[in-house]
Amino acid sequence: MSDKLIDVTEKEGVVRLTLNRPKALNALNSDLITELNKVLVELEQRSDLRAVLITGAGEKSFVAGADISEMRDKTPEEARVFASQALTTVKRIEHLPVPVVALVNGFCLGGGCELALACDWAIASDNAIFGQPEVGLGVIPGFGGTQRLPRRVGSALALDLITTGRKIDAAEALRIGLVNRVVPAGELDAVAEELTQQFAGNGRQAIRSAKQAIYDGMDQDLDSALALETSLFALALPVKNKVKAWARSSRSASRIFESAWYD
Ligand code: DAK
Repeated sequence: MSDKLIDVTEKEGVVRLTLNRPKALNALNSDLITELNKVLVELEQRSDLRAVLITGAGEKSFVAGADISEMRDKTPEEARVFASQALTTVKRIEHLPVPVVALVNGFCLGGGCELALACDWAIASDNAIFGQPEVGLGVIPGFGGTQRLPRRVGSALALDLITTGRKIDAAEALRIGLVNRVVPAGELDAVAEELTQQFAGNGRQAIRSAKQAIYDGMDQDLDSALALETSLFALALPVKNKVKAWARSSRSASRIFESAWYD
């Protein structure tokens, strides 16, 4: 592992970002957020990406929240600037045109849970612990948690977790839909590999459009959201017609479809 705050590795278009402050359980400080933002801006420029994986260094923690030692001395104005920077950064994750998967390898608290919520997928190790403990510190979630958590698990459960600050284990996180899968600790990488292979077999533009339809549509009334889906669906049709019918459902068809899209 490098000594950078974010260790970036890549294999066949799948970029893995490891948040690297293991001694502080990968708590998010300003430097780490600035670095994450920078890496995401670079990834936004790339058309050859297939997926992004985000995880924490070490075996104990994904991210144990915002860095409390840095937070406690902030003035309200400094807190506002910090939260806006963090929000801009996590929004970049949602807007990446490829699936972003949080590999939650342990504590996933506060800002860490909010980071995982901004990812399209979350796979947790069976020893992962989730929570939004901010109210215990006299603050509220400030990196999108009050908005993304109810959208993910419903407002009743979001209110439960945010107003009590209670921690939940991976099994409960799976049951309430906070994560997509729970796997034995040590198997996260193998499952991520399987998942990214599945993404790779599908049309890149189709994934991008599906992501856009889902996220943009959720914030609109149903009719507008359905119109958005129709537009994104229709955009694909002239391209689809170039694909021979026999190949439509195959892996190679996805590739033809995709290259045609970029013609
Ligand atoms: N920030 C900074 N350092 C942290 C940290 C955090 N969130 N979480 C853990 N660490 C550090 C510990 O201080 C310790 O450092 P050393 O003492 O070794 O130097 C090291 O990581 C290992 O932690 P522990 O020794 O405590 O490990 P344990 O296994 O015993 O306990 C734990 C693990 C995750 C249960 C415990 O570390 C813990 O409760 N951590 C805090 C979790 C938490 O409450 N996170 C914050 C969530 S709220 C704001 C104010 C607050 C916020 C935002 C803005 N403003 C005023 C602007 C808060 C936002 C949040 O994210």
